[in-house]
Amino acid sequence: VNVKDLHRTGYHFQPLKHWINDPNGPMYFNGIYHLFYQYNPKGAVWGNIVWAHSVSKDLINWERLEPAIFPSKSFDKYGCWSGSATILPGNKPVILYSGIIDKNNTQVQNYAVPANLSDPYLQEWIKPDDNPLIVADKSVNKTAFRDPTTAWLGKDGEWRITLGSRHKDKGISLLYKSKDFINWTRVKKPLHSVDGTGNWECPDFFPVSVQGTKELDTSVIEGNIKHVMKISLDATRYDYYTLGKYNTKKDKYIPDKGMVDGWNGLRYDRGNFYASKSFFDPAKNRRILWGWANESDYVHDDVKKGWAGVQLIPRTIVLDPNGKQLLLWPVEELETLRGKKVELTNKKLEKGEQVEINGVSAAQADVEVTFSFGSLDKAEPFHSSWDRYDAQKLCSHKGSTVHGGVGPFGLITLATEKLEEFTPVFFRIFKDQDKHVVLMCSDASRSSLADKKGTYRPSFAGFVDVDLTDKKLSLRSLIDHSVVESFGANGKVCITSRVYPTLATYNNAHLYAFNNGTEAVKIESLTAWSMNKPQVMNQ
Ligand code: DQQ
Repeated sequence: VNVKDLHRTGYHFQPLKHWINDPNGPMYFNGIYHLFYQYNPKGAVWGNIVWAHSVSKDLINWERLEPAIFPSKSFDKYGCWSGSATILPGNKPVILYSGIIDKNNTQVQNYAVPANLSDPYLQEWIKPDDNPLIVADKSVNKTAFRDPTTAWLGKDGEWRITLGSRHKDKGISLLYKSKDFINWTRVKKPLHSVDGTGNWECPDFFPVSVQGTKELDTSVIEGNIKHVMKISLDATRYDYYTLGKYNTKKDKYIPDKGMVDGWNGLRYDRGNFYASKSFFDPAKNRRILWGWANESDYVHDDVKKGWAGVQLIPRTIVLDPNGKQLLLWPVEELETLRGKKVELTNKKLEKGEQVEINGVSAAQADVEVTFSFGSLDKAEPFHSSWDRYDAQKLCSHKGSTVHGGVGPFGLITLATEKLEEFTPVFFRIFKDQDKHVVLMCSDASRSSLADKKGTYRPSFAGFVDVDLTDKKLSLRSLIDHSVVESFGANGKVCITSRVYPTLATYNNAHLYAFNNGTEAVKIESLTAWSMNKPQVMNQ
């Protein structure tokens, strides 16, 4: 396999070549899912940004189209940056995006509409002459002024959008209102802001149902709901969210009591996942989240392989019944790619034991496993000096080979037989006075022999707020050559790692389950599938 293909994914979304970043304007229109994304048509590094466009009937098999929006006018001459789609009454899609108008990165908000609503793929988009719709007024930082959201309708009949900004070091989501979607005015007070968080990119603001799994259109602003406010923090390149209430009278978002806002906040994913965007899918009454995973290799290597970035598998978003966090899970359509399957049940793993999962293509697989353990008595103490917000640090010195009490146990993905290379995804349970603390890790630190000093191979990790009364923990990992996307405890903690094995590739990759804790654990059930490649037309 040549250098260009060695780490290309089998079932994640990628263009044929070149650089991609943020998912843009995802929407469902007349039976078709649209995905636009930031794309450099000229190379494998960020630049020359256009909105590339693909369409699908099932979010898995895609057809590539020509870029939908690209620099061509004074209001977007230097780039067409991120934005969102809104379906207006009468089933009329409209896109709002940020245009770059000069070499100083001055940002304005523009709109684009389909040239021909009867084209099922909406291939051609028009940028009317009354653009730009929104320019920064004097009190706003015009180079931190971007990424408009999907619009929602207020009770006064006016549309609202929010977009990312900052004032000095305070992160802000500015709020704009419009009666006709053309004339927009800024609402004086922002929808939300947090001191010390720096620039906010790609905000997302939407309702989730408090009961049931039926999710809601963005314009539902009242009822038995909570609101989600997501921000992408430029300084750390992670997506953070809080749950709260949208006060429609004051046009303000107020996080629930006890929510941590900012650096220590909840995350969609504890790993390589950024600039995400959700949309409401009326066909299946669900909210779907797209997120982008950058390479964590050197830029030099990206250039050599001629591509950079993947879109992660779209995930459904629902509120955890505990009301304190979201649950994310790969869309069910992914299961149509499941091929050959192997199963393992009631397999006990003593301390130091490892079992190979044979019979599936370990470099391109979907694995679901439930572990159980007899008792929590042997859980290691959680030291009071450890930072309850820094799971990653804890994982970096409590790795998969460091023996414990209950755990570490889990999967070893993209491994060579002698573990010269491996990416373990695992749990470790601690005891903190009368409570248990569950750590989940996806540790890339030993994933590649090609590691040069200073490469980014983090021990990504999160604490899982899970009830252990049934003494069980479940894990699902989507393994795809250079991506490992993992979902702990039914989507309470998700972690995406990008890894670049040199030996554990294609047929030389192995998959194991392991236990390195004194307490024996049992694999209650494990199912692994080889994953097929989706169909992508217009290759
Ligand atoms: N990427 C876009 C911006 C956005 C950033 C530019 C986030 O609109 O703020 O490619 O990754």
